[in-house]
Amino acid sequence: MGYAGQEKTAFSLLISDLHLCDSRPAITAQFLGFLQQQASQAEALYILGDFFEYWAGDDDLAQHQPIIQALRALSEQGTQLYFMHGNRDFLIGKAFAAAAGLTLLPDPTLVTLYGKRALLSHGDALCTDDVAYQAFRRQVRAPAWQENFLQQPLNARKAQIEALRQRSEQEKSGKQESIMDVNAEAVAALLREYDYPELFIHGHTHRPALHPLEVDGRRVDRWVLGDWYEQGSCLVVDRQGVRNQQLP
Ligand code: LP5
Ligand code: MN
Repeated sequence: MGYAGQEKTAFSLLISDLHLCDSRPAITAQFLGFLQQQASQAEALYILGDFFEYWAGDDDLAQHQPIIQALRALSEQGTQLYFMHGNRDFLIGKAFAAAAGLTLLPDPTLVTLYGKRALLSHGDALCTDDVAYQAFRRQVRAPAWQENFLQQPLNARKAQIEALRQRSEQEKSGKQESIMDVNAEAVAALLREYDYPELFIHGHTHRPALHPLEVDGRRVDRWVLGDWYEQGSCLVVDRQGVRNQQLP
């Protein structure tokens, strides 16, 4: 890969909800181009979950080699790579992180970006009105459940994920849009807990926007990342601030 010797500029990129999978090769191609162009100049790239359409376990690395190798090449030439789990790829583990040269971050994580405190999250944990989803989430995020699930053969896991995907799509079609958005009280409580960071950045809802909030009289900019279904996009953060960039 042609990344060697690339100068870094003082900016960081954040992306989420690419939903990479074999059935949408154009998105993978756009992502690989994004790594070579924008991301190779950045100091850091934060991937805030649902990078893959789904992840069945780190014993499925072979299928995703082009993506893993491209991440690793970028990491080796000096862009810091960070990864936070989404609701579709929370089974990504240490083997994937090592192979791709990235650091796993817990959800949420507070970082400092060019002098501003920024709280990063995937966002699904804040959709507290989606009671059925939160019950499901508690179940599958339990370490004991995951250990048990990962002991099953890969093809058996994939069959269960397929069944879950169908059930999820069916249930979503019966849920109101507002139920599948973040809950304002849950957002405020989280921002209070983290002492009102200047920035709160998350994905998951696929509703890219800037929401300037006031929580207990304190200003917090909530930035929602876009998905990559129709077009790739990212947030660029530098000393000037934050902006959304649509990819060509
Ligand atoms: O992802 P998105 O935005 O489309 O939908 C989410 C919620 N759905 C999910 C499911 C994933 O999309 C699908 C695959 C994930 C793979 C994970 C791998 C390991 C787990 C394997 C478990 C078998 O996260 C959706 C939310 C939506 O966000 C908006 O916030 O509404 O939640 C649901 O639709 C979940 C249902 O409400 C509850 C499902 C109960 C399922 C019970 C177990 C079924 C097991 C089937 C297999 C035998
Ligand atoms: Mn998600």
